Amino acid sequence: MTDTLSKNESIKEASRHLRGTIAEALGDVITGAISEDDAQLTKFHGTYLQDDRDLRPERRKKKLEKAFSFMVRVRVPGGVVTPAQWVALDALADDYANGTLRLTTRQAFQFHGVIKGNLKSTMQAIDSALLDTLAACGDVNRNVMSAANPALSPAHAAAHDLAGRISDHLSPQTGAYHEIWLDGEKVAAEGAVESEPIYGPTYLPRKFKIGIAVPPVNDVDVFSQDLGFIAVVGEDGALQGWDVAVGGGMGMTHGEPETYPRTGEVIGFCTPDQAVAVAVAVVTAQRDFGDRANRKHARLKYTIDDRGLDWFRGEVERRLGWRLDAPCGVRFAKMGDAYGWQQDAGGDWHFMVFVQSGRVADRPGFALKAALREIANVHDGTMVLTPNQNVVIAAVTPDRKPAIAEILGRHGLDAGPSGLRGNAMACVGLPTCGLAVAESERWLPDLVGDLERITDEAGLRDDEIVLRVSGCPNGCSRPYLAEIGIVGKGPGKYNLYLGAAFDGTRLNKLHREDVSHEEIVAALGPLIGDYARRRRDGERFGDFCIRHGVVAATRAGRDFHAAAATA
Ligand code: SRM
Ligand code: SF4
Repeated sequence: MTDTLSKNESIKEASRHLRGTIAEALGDVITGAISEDDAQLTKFHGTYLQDDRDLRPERRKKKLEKAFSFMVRVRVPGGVVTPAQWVALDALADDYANGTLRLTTRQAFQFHGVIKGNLKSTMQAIDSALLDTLAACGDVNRNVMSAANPALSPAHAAAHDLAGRISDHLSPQTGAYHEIWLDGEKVAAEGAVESEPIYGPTYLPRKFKIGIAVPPVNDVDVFSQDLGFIAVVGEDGALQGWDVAVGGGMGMTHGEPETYPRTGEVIGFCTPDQAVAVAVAVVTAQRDFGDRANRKHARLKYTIDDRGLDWFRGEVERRLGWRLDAPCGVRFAKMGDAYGWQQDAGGDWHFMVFVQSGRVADRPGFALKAALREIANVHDGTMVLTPNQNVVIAAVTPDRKPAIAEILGRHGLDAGPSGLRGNAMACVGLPTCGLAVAESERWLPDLVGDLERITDEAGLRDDEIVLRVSGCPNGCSRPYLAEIGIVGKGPGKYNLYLGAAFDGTRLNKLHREDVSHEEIVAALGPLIGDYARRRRDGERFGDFCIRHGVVAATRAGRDFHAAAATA
């Protein structure tokens, strides 16, 4: 390991709190791109320079610059927007982006295909919708996730409230965002001192992620988060506090076993009014001890594995000035979302709409974008993005339910997906993601179609099996926590991982390397058939794979690359 700081550290340090030369670059009409350094900084403002990878060969042949455009990520703590905000973003997708909205695995919106000349107008329109993109990406705390739908119970409401408070508290304080995108006053005038009390001038060593879960549903994949809060609820339904989990993360690099996904570990319990202070203590401990030399080793999971969990708990408690209580050890029953109508204790209704891979688009024969816009135009509750790329039409009063149900039915949204499709996620991947090595979102429907034929034949159509595809090992669909995890290795080639727990507590393990679509289907066919015939009562597919020696159980992140099979 080297002690030399990574290049990103000097870019951040010299950026004058994230300004760099972004403002000047926006005015440069010679190119659709921006400089490499500015491209690192715009991430903190929630936007990425990308290019259409499908068009690369043709443009190279014609000696044209790449087809550059920007991805813009809208931060939505806990995923809750108003119908009016939905309608505004829906229009923006047509006005400035590629005509689609993308719901992400962290309850945010993404626009793709925004050209440089439209970037500022897009940011301003997002601001007009009372939303922003600040800290949606970059080496800061990202969009804070919380159990989908605050209306479901007091604990869900508390989770959403905490997500908002943490998000506000950990937002960068720089005036750069207002200055660059919203023509705000230049707060960093010559000689003026602007401070980032939590982050300091170089922000965090790497991205940082927080999620808040309400058992028994682990929809936020709380053990994949750098910091997770798990609701502890009393018999009266009131929130007593939070178990605190630290050190989760997914990203790794093929062929580099020193990188690995890791599940978070619970270090203690805090009361509701202590939670924001705990978040600050964990974030600042990582700020001060995270690796700033090697970005592949810079996430909290490595800080903890290098120094030990006891050391980390001690460091957090030292910053807090008090000790965390013993954890309550709450358990989860499942990950994922429950489709269809659900009624809360107060009598309001909520409908979970299945959105394949989070892509809200109008396709021939299926006008999902138009349908959701039509609903948003008449709905007076909220719309809640879920951590599984779906959306809840939330807080529908009983008198308005028939009208919403009519729209859902007319657009074919009332029938739920199969147990496999409804638990399948794919990351964005090609053609926009610069890091993709294989197809993901565009490939998922074909793969699931073939696997559904197998589950149907085995009588498992309604059985929930968690399947996740990522186009590279960064793991944006959280594939290492899927019972069937599929991760891009190269064009048309994937690694197949099996054996994760259905409640999101255990990582999977490599089963087959470098396999094609056909080989994946051929490998899973007999296994799914066996599962249907030989599973124990209530046994989950991931657990079955372990009991049958298909793969060994992964007990901890460091064990992820250890021997694949038990047999
Ligand atoms: Fe991600 C990078 C998309 C959730 C781990 N992720 C990227 C980039 C920005 C590619 C890039 O750096 O050039 C992708 C943009 C693709 C595109 O064209 O839109 C991208 N990540 C996504 C989204 C949109 C996937 C999706 O299908 O929904 C998710 C946006 C979340 C959000 O709203 O904030 C998304 N990314 C995740 C998750 C899941 C999560 O956070 O719950 C992970 C795994 C959890 C984790 O962070 O450990 C994840 N993304 C990564 C990594 C690997 C990080 C690491 O520690 O190694 C990268 C690459 C990097 O940071 O170097 C990455
Ligand atoms: Fe891109 Fe890889 Fe993330 Fe998929 S997993 S969106 S291919 S970085």
